[in-house]
Amino acid sequence: MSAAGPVRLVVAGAIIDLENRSLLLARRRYPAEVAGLWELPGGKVEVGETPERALRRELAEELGIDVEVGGRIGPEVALRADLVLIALTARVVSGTATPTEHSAVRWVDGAGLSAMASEGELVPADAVWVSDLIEELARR
Ligand code: 523
Repeated sequence: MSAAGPVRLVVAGAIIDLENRSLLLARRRYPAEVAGLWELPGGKVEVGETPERALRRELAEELGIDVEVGGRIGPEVALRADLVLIALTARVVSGTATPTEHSAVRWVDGAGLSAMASEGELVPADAVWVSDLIEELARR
């Protein structure tokens, strides 16, 4: 892909349960480099789709949850020359997160997230957002 080629967006959901001050993480099955590591669930934005709509579609497909999408959180992360990752906050409106494509899901609080980051248990791109996520979890 040339430097001037189209850039595709990947959107990840910072799904926060404000009552329990916790964040939803999902464990990747593939590819090998990140298999077993935890991510903010999401996926690629399709042509003609907004990031918000893409996130709602991916989370319904992958986890069976309906979410309300909020604003951007953290910096964008360049995954490759032609792929950029962003995070949007979200909250579950209905459903219980049940993995279909991931091997597991878990809710973590700020301390839990921090510990997982220290242990290298997050996918590298998402680790960039840890301080922003901890701040968001502590917000009142
Ligand atoms: N990431 C990533 N962090 C993160 C997500 C949702 C995705 O680093 N929180 C990366 C992993 C892949 C790329 O973004 O390199 C695409 O994510 P993926 O595979 O979850 O998106 P899909 O399912 O839309 O893409 P395909 O598997 O290619 O269909």
